[in-house]
Amino acid sequence: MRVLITGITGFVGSHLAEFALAQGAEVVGSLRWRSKTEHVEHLRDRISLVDGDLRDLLSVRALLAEAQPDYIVHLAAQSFVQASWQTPTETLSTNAICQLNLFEGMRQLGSKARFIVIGSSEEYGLVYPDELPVRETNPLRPLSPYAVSKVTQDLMGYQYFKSYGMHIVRARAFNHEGPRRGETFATSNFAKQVAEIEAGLREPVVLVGDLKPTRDFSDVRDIVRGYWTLLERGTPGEVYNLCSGVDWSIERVLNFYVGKSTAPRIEVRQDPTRLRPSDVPILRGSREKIETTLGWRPTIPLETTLTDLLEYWRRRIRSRAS
Ligand code: A2R
Repeated sequence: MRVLITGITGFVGSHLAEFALAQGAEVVGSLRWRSKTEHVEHLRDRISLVDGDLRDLLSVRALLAEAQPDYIVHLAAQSFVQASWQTPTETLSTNAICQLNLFEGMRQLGSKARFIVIGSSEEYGLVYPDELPVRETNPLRPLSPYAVSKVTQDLMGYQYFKSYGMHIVRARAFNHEGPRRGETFATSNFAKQVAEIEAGLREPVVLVGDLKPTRDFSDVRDIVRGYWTLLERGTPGEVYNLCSGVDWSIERVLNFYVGKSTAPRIEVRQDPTRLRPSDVPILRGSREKIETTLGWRPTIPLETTLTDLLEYWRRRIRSRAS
């Protein structure tokens, strides 16, 4: 069993690589010359890495020819919602074109690999209170360039399944967190700020954006297990939510960290640059479809996930200081 993980050097890619290796799979990952490899250094002698940019079809063809995958998990993306307002062209083109190149490369090379499209709860966008928890059948009302790019990937997956009979399963993952989460994301950013305050590296003030939105958080280790379940047993063409079914406000996440901190006092201050032009106020998903058909459900409580993320930042900051 050979699995190709695009974006292996990212947050989710490194966790998926660990999971796939534990399943006995051979792991091939794609990276760019400029990609930071710190998240996969500990796996370096157990995985193969292939250089290339997925926006370039020649790169993609070379990658597929070398990897000869049975499974493809396409994680590579411009993954940050906030940045997508500043770089809508880059977000849309990267996220759409990389996946298009993979599909076209697979067709040209006759690859029969199973493919997971990584969509997002952001695709649902504006959700009305009477639509909660959000099911896969909910209308998609995306509210950011990132969300539009994920709708594009999702529907492209459907189209290639219908047009060419490719084995494509679509996942809509709600927020997922854990060690190695990028520091631009609120959960990780708060944890980093708290760890820096504890280490005396910043004044005891945590800068925040809008604390009111709620999100349905899961642990990244549960989510990658969900992707694997979909590869093995998901129905091609179908779309599945991956979520906990429970929502936490961003404020509750912040309060959790403040409560966990060893710092004597922490002030919370709003930073206007962290506010988004339009934000999804509430997201809570239904996991009924994947749970009843495939038996997947999350197992790691968010308190454990956030504690592990805070510990991750404490360790990193200690190792930088020493
Ligand atoms: O930007 P880099 O070189 O560090 O690599 C990132 C990779 N990536 C690309 N790889 C090849 N060709 C490209 N044109 C390209 N653009 C980006 O995607 C990195 O390895 C990965 C993204 O990692 P993160 O930003 O940490 O995302 P995360 O949280 O792992 O999200 C994985 C998936 C994405 O589709 C998200 O939109 C979704 O889960 O939530």
